[in-house]
Amino acid sequence: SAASAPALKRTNSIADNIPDALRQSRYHMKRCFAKYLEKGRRIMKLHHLMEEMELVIDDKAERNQILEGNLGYILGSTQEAIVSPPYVAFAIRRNPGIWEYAQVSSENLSVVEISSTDYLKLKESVYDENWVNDEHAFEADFGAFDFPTPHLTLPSSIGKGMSFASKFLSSKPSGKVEKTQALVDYLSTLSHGGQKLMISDTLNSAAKLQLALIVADVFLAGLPKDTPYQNFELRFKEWGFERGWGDTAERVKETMNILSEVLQAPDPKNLDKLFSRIPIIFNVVIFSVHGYFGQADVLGLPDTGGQVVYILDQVRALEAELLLRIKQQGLTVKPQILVVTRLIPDARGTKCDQELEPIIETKHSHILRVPFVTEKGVVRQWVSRFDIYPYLERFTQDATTKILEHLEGKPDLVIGNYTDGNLVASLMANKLGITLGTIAHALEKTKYEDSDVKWKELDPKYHFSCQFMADTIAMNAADFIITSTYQEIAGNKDRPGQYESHAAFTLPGLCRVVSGINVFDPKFNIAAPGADQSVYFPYTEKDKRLAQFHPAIEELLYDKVDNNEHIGSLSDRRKPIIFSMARLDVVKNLTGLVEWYGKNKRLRNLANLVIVGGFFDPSKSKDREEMAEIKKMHALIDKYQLKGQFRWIAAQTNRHRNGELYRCIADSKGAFVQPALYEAFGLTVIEAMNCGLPTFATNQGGPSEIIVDGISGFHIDPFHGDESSNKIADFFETCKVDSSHWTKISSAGLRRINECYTWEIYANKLLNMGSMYTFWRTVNKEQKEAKQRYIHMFYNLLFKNLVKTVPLPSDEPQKPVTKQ
Ligand code: UDP
Ligand code: LCN
Repeated sequence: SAASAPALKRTNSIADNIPDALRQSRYHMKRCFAKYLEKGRRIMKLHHLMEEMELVIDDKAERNQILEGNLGYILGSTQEAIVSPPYVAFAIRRNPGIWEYAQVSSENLSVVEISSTDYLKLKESVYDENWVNDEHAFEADFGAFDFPTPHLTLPSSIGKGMSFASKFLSSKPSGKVEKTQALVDYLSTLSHGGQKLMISDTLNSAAKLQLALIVADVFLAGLPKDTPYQNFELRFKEWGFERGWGDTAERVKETMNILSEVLQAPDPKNLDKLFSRIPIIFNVVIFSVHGYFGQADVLGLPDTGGQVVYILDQVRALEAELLLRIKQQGLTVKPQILVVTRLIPDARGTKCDQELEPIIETKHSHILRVPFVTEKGVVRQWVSRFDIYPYLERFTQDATTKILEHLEGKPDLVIGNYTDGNLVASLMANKLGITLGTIAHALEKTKYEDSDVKWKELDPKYHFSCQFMADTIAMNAADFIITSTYQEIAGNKDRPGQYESHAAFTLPGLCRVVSGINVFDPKFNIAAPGADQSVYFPYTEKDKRLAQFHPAIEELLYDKVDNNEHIGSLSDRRKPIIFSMARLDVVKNLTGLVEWYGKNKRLRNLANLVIVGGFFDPSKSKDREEMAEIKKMHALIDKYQLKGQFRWIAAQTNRHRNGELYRCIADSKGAFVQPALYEAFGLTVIEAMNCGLPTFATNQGGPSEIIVDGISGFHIDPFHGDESSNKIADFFETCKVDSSHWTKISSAGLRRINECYTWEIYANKLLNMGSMYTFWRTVNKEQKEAKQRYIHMFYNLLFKNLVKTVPLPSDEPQKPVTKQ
């Protein structure tokens, strides 16, 4: 196999190895390169390279021999190649986050290593010759500001930023004294509502603080453990201590000991513990701008899906964790979390036209809605996330005013979501000088092939120029980045991650991003979301099952008439159900699943298919993609004669009923299928698994990490429909002869969830990040400021001009929209 290729020096750069590889089969290689060059300039993906090689070397044995050598190894790590006669340049990625570029001459097979900049230029030349020849073409280099900051080195440590930061902060060589003083300075900034916390100004040096801690420790040793802080508060004040150390003598003593140890000889464990106790976060603002952000009747509406679910669950988990920490630190502060979104006057029967709404199952958290305003006044209708850029700057200003009013002061932490929310969050955080965390539920760039070089073609529809620049701005402005999976940052062995694809990319004619983001930056952290376990619980928990929904679910699945909630019918009720639920986006690929099913006779005999998504009348959709998908779905039903085996149910908005629906599918001994062409995380996957439903999910993106293939569920390849539908059919066939197979997968899925995907784990990590990175940004203050200046310029000189290309909605009265 390639792994045992003899002559390969894997530690060397790939350019060193290519000559050997080519020499091994010089004759074939020359023909191969000639073939690649035949069509002139172009971008070739790995599968193109392979396909054309097969044409040239048609003898299979010979081909295999070549592929088993060094060349196979090199091709195995090639992502793409640019043909630019007489050269072919390869982008090679042997490990996540690590890229090399090599240019091979087709004439004599000589090889040179080239820089990412030169590679990007070759790529651009396929699209825009003039731009490449412009010596002064604009290059953006965000990495230029990164050199003073330490970076991770191993691909396997990507995403573990917190633990790297605490290791770095407790490492001695780079100036212990300086860092200790930085910590004291950080502690002395702590306050809430004008009241100082932990230390007063008198303890302004490490020496003074250390001494005071010794005195306090002796004193605390003489107190019963459960003595409330109030009992010794006055004495502590005399020594320079303020509230925030703990609620009892015991907790105060622990916190003080942790700090003493950190001041004497910092170690990562104690530093982490310290940061988890420092009362620095009370008020949090979370931006989620696009879509319909509400607590009822919104899911499944255009652009409105998992992000809303994620944020509401996140708020509940965060508030609970904040309340616990505040209490344990002996404080009585009310934490406030504000989710800030846009107010939509044409709310389609939802509450998206209300300014303020308390968040259900929280004590102090709210949704705050602020309208989009243009010169013509308030924008009344929903705006696609792709067209949202013209409103964001004004929105940031208006939202900031409202937020400061509502919170009666600045928040301690700002979190953005998705491109629009992240941009707004970065503008506000920069203005107010607050720690910024960003989340990209999906970076759009990786969803569409070559979307960067093809930006001119795609811009009228998607405005990717705005989106990619906004994403780059926000990820550089962020103090920390919260991701759901490793693959989101750095992909896997074979495929680059979403952030990784922003490391070097180019928008020919506009901007060559020679260094966009570095995935080895310690700002990256993985904190996977969970699913609300009071809603999505196992089908086996009989007493908790929501029997009140059973008649409605029965109707939803089996009622014979077509209406505006369901069409199609299931004639054989004994068959298990294959189930899927998603927004009706192209990328979600529900139509793909229907087509696979339609084509696979064996599967059709084994199981029924039920999908939830969108609605049935394309003329009622305002979303371009949704409209096309609706039409396609109808066409597939006809083409494959699916009546009797397939049920299409319109988007469902009641999550309690949806939970019960997943469980009813489990009762049928069915399975959940998530067939997306690409899925950033995939909440439905963990919802289904929480309900004990065996799950097949796309191998493109997050789900491939959530599920361990063949154990806690299955991976399917959305680009190989037959293979995928056969894998599903095999499963049902096995279950037919051995029903324990179904139960085995179901239980293993549940186990996987409880070990890795819960909201408690998430909230804990997130608050630790908030506190740690607030410190980290003070330690790296100069570098941060320089970078912020650069971002500011980038925003003003480039981004704002791009925004002007996005049209505002026309003045025509909007089509009335009936709610489905
Ligand atoms: N959902 C829903 N009704 C629908 C479609 C989806 O309630 O008709 C919910 C689904 O249960 C999940 C979320 O919307 O909680 C979708 O999240 P996911 O991460 O799967 O995809 P996204 O829509 O965010 O891309
Ligand atoms: C958006 C997506 O596209 C999904 O993949 C995620 O699961 C969801 O947001 C929540 O993070």
